[in-house]
Amino acid sequence: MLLLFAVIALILNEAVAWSPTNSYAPGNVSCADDVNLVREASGLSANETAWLKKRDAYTKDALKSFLDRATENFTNSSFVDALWNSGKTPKLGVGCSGGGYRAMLSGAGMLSALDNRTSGADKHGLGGVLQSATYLAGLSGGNWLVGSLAWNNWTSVQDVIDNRGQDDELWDISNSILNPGGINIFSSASRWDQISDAVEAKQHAGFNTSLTDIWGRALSYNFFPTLYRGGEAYTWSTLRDADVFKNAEMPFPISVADGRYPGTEIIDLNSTLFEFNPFEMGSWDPSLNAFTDVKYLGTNVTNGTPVAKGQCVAGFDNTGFIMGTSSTLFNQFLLQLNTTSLSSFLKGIVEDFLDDLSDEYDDIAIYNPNPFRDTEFVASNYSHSVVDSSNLFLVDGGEDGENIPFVPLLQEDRDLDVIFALDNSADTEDYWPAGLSLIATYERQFGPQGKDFAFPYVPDVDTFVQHGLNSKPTFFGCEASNMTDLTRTPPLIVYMPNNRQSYNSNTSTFKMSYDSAQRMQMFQNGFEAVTRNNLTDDSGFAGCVACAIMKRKQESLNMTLPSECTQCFQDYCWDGKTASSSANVSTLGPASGSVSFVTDSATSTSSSSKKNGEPQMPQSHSMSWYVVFTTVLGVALGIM
Ligand SMILES: *[C@@H]1O[C@H](CO)[C@@H](O)[C@H](O)[C@H]1NC(C)=O
Ligand SMILES: *[C@@H]1O[C@H](CO)[C@@H](O)[C@H](O)[C@H]1NC(C)=O
Ligand SMILES: *[C@@H]1O[C@H](CO)[C@@H](O)[C@H](O)[C@H]1NC(C)=O
Ligand SMILES: *[C@@H]1O[C@H](CO)[C@@H](O)[C@H](O)[C@H]1NC(C)=O
Ligand SMILES: *[C@@H]1O[C@H](CO)[C@@H](O)[C@H](O)[C@H]1NC(C)=O
Ligand SMILES: *[C@@H]1O[C@H](CO)[C@@H](O)[C@H](O)[C@H]1NC(C)=O
Ligand SMILES: *[C@@H]1O[C@H](CO)[C@@H](O)[C@H](O)[C@H]1NC(C)=O
Ligand SMILES: *[C@@H]1O[C@H](CO)[C@@H](O)[C@H](O)[C@H]1NC(C)=O
Ligand SMILES: *[C@@H]1O[C@H](CO)[C@@H](O)[C@H](O)[C@H]1NC(C)=O
Ligand SMILES: *[C@@H]1O[C@H](CO)[C@@H](O)[C@H](O)[C@H]1NC(C)=O
Ligand SMILES: *[C@@H]1O[C@H](CO)[C@@H](O)[C@H](O)[C@H]1NC(C)=O
Ligand SMILES: CC(=O)N[C@H]1CO[C@H](CO)[C@@H](O)[C@@H]1O
Repeated sequence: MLLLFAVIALILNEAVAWSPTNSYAPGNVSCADDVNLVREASGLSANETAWLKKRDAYTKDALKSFLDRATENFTNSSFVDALWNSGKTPKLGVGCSGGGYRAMLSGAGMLSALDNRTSGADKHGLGGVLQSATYLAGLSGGNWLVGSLAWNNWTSVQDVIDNRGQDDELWDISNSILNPGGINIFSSASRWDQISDAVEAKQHAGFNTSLTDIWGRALSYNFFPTLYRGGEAYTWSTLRDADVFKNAEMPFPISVADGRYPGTEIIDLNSTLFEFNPFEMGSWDPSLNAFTDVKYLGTNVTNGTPVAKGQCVAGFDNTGFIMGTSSTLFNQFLLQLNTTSLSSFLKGIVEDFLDDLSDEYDDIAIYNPNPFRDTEFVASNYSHSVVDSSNLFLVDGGEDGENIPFVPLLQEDRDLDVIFALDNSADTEDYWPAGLSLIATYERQFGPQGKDFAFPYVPDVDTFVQHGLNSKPTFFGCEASNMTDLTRTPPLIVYMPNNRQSYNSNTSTFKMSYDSAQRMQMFQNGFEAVTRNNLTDDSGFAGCVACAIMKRKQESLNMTLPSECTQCFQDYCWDGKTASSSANVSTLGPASGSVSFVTDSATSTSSSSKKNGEPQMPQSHSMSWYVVFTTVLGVALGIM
């Protein structure tokens, strides 16, 4: 054993130094004696504001070239110049929905249609929209997409396509995570051994761990294939040091997760919604109303002040852990180990580990110590349960029904004119989106957590389906003058639903492996789904997108839009009408209690009953698991 640990220690020393321990374990670092890590959510952070100055300069040029190109055939093309002369540049955000690998792959195709680095995107797509975007938010599977592009030095889907078949290929999910080595069980065993070591190291350092740690580690091998052990020492805040982010050559990435109140297992629109950005994590919601420096998560604080003066913790914000946090719905996937083709000895070991956890904790990520303990920014009349707790429990960002990460993009200070909503949700029983996430966010604005944002009117799910609002791009909130009842004028929503073009992209949320050909077909269909089939169904679609982008500024400046835009809004805006008859569309909740995972070899169902009750902290996993694990694997691999 000692020898094994010595070997591991040696390896760890050679790892790239992002976490102070060079490993998955957080470590102590010094910080200023008077540091306060928490602030009230009263506006954007100074760092975000400073970053935006650089980004605005970049998007201004990128958007000008997109709009010029998209409106080149308009009879009067001087509108764009007139708008630019006014000095008011429209601001764009893009949101990528959850939905497992379906959302990641189809979303990647969609995003590639907006990305001028994709071949063909300028000619028969919307290339340049992504370069014009200020914010790029992702949730669950959508965050796998955003996170893996952003934290790989803003790589592109085109790069992924071009690098297919290489050893360190991004998103190689031909084998399921449970069985990463495919038929090579030793390769799988070695992977799981590394994951075990990493999680053990975090626990040794005094931090509670959960299935999310294992899940995040396992995912990371697909997302950071060029990094040592899938980036076990790679942190979220490292992005601040990446040139492409520092120079604002990429949009500002945001990940979303939901808070779960201590003492309850309910996740609904009243739950506190958290965002992670490269500088901070926290919530705009009145039930928290605070942000903390994401780099020093793991520090024991009261009201933002470290308990041990001058001593902070860093390395807790592991990139894979945060990506796992946004997607904890899939933690349950780990419980499927029994039904796959894994070798029986590995199965047995993992089951031992899982036996220690109660069902209710399948889906949590533990942030302990709670970075917001005893903070004083909760709005009056709101529960203090989040800040009173010693633990912060976060779960999958889609569990409150808002499967598109709108809320961070709707904040008034972010000042967006238009949001591109890439929806790969499985709202219908056959895994197509049908607007449920829009309806949820629409409703949230009228609830206790909705004070800070406005969202356009949207119809019921029957209308979405019967009027085909979910089968081609649809614009919501076209007329600011029709929304004066809301808190303020919301951004215009360009809703881009997953729909069939060249491939049946309505794959199961719980399909956990895709071969190379399937990945390419998902990419291609995603591209076609958001471009009216490469502009063949409507050669004027890029111009219509330009009209949508310029609409809010046109309204506020009382300018006259080009005449082509009138036809565009007739074609693409929801007209405010609802379906007369009910179709009784059957829908799936985003976090339905019963999930079916589709693996290489088998389909299995696991039901998790989520009940109310006083939660117990999950038991610290007994060390015997690790001892057995490393011993057996050590022998198997001939290390010992
Ligand atoms: C970090 O600091 C805490 C509290 O000061 C201490 O208990 C812990 O042992 C330290 N960890 C390491 C790895 O030095
Ligand atoms: C994409 O757009 C950016 C911003 O306008 C520009 O700097 C870059 O050269 C473009 N890239 C390609 C491949 O067109
Ligand atoms: C403008 O018209 C030309 C000639 O018909 C066509 O090739 C080009 O694609 C059109 N541009 C847009 C943005 O529709
Ligand atoms: C063209 O558009 C500009 C800006 O919107 C406007 O000032 C001008 O009058 C328009 N020209 C014609 C001929 O309509
Ligand atoms: C649409 O464009 C994409 C990207 O250029 C391409 O991969 C795809 O084959 C095109 N689809 C059709 C039907 O031409
Ligand atoms: C990003 O680029 C830098 C500089 O080229 C490199 O050191 C780093 O490893 C890259 N990060 C990732 C995740 O590829
Ligand atoms: C949210 O809270 C409000 C008021 O506290 C309550 O009326 C409403 O039923 C709650 N919503 C849900 C979905 O529980
Ligand atoms: C795992 O599989 C074995 C044999 O197929 C079965 O007896 C056992 O109950 C299963 N365990 C779980 C947790 O499903
Ligand atoms: C954090 O510090 C408090 C003392 O303020 C202590 O009671 C608590 O146990 C510490 N928590 C952790 C996780 O170390
Ligand atoms: C907006 O413009 C229209 C005509 O272009 C004009 O009738 C109207 O008074 C203007 N409204 C404001 C508020 O300037
Ligand atoms: C805006 O309101 C007008 C009149 O109230 C209505 O005719 C129109 O359909 C509405 N437009 C949209 C896009 O909802
Ligand atoms: C949260 C965060 O990134 N804070 C940083 C903002 O920028 C100042 C100075 O540039 C740093 O000191 C903060 O740590």
